[in-house]
This record gives sequence, structure tokens and C-alpha cells, in this order.
Amino acid sequence: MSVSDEIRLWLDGEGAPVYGFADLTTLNPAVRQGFDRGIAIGLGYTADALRDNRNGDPRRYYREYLEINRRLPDLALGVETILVRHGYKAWAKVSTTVSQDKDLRSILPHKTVATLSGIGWIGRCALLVTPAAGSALRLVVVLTDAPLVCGIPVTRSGCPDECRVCIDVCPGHAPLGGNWTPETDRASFFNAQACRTAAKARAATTLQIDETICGLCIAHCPFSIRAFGPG
Ligand code: B12
Repeated sequence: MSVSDEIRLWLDGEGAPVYGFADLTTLNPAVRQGFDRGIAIGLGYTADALRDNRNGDPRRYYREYLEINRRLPDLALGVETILVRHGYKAWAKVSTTVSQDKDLRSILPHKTVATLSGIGWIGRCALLVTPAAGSALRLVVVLTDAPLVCGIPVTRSGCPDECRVCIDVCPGHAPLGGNWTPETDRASFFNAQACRTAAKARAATTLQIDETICGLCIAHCPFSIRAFGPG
């Protein structure tokens, strides 16, 4: 069995709803930390968590957020183990260093690996949107030198021209209305600081916690509702 097939089999067995293999060689080697391939893995929320959050109660969304964050590193480390057993280099990116100034950027965002793997595009809310789970998923990435069979990169937004849902529901007015392409800088269509400020304010009010938890764009996204149902 090929290493790609073995990883697929294992992730399917673990119930990972969304994953893809990316050819990273179009990226600067410093950005991809010398690795040629990446695996993006996503775990989703339940319809009930999304419905409650839409209705103003993010408690279930937050519980599932914590549970997903607990499970994602296990999935990444499992994939890393398979790759290493096959004799390849692999690095499960289970934590991210982000510039904490006004920029809020990592060197290689998970979403870049995700679109390059072909599993989805970047919506107006700056989140990965997938046909399989909408934007209602969290991601982890494994980098490797294994010759994986890679997906076809997504290079255009799949959001309908007329859809303004995430723009209208965002309490921080963070989505500015523009469409993503791989060449578009985030700042031209999304105000990350405004998102962070509003998400912190919402989490303080609704959950009494000092964290960046909101997810209204996720819960209202028509692709999320289509994937999980209305709850
Ligand atoms: C910093 C950060 C934030 C910041 C800034 C948000 C942002 N969009 O950058 C703040 C604090 C505001 C934030 C908030 C939230 N975040 Co956040 N955040 C991150 C983090 C740690 C780094 C993101 C980063 O580097 N941004 C820099 C910019 C430039 O990159 P980017 O927007 O991530 O992605 C750009 C590139 O990927 C580029 N791109 C895409 N494909 C390609 C292909 C090529 C070839 C190129 C060149 C570029 C390119 O397009 C994207 C848009 O510009 C990631 C984890 C990670 N390691 O990636 C999580 C992450 C993006 N956050 C996530 C989530 C879920 C949230 C929240 C919903 C939190 C919550 N639970 O309520 C909110 C809402 C965010 C939103 N609407 O975007 C998820 C997104 C999942 C998804 N479906 O996309 C991630 C991936 C965490 C995870 N482990 O799942 N977040």
C-alpha cells in the first residue's frame, strides 16, 4: 500500500471529515521550511453547536472548540508516525507561532496548505470554506518530504458573488467585502484586528473568558449549514 493510501485509510478510520495532500513547491522554501509536501487535516463542529451559536449561545461551540483542539494534534502525530515509519521526514505542526503585533501572521498559515491541497477556498471571512464542512472546521498541518499524490490547488473563491452573510453577521465588521485569490493580501479584504477585538468582546460577554472565540461567520455560512444541516 502506498504511503498516501495508508494515511487516507488511517484518517478515514479516525473519522477525519476533511483532509488533503498539497504540493508546496510553488512556495518559497523558507516559508515551507524546506518541506515539499503538506497534509491539511480538518475536524468539524456539530449542527447543534452551530445552531446554538447562531442563536446567541456559544457554549457548545466553545466546548467543541476545546475538544477539536485536543484531537487535532493526535491526528497530526498519527500521520507523522506513519510517514516516519515509511522512512520520510515529517513534522506535525501542532503549535503555531504568530506575530503578536498588529499583524497577526504565521509563516505558513494552515489555510495556505489547505487551498493548495484542493479541499477548499478562502471565503470573504478569511476562513477556509470547504464543500464537505463549510467553514465549520479547525485545521492542523503535517509537513513532509514524502512523494504524496497531491490534490489540485484551489485558486478562486467559490463564494457566490451575491453572498454577504459573513459580512452582515460579523460584530467587528471584519470582512471588508472583497474576494480572495492566492495573490490577494489578507488586509485588502479582512481586518484581522477588528475580528480579534470583536471576538474577544463576545467571548467576554457570552462565556466570561479572555479568549478569541466568536464563530458567528462560521455558524451563519450557507456552506456550513448546507454541510451540517440546520441543527
Ligand atoms: C492569527 C490567527 C488569527 C487572527 C487573525 C485571523 C486571520 N484570518 O489571519 C485572529 C485572532 C483574528 C483569529 C481569529 C479567528 N480564528 Co484564527 N488563526 C490564526 C492563526 C494562528 C494564524 C493565521 C495567519 O497566519 N494569518 C496570516 C494570514 C496572512 O493568513 P491567513 O488569513 O491565515 O490565510 C491566508 C493565506 O492562507 C492565503 N492563502 C490561501 N491559500 C493560499 C495559497 C497560496 C499559494 C498563497 C501564496 C496564499 C494563500 O489566503 C489567506 C487569506 O489571506 C491560524 C492557525 C494557523 N497556523 O494557520 C488560526 C486559524 C486561521 N483561525 C481559525 C479560526 C477558526 C478562528 C476563529 C473563528 C476563532 C474562533 N474559534 O472563534 C476567529 C475568526 C477568524 C477569521 N474570520 O478569519 C482557524 C481557521 C479554520 C478555517 N475554517 O479556516 C485556524 C486555521 C486555526 C485552526 N487550527 O484551525 N485567528
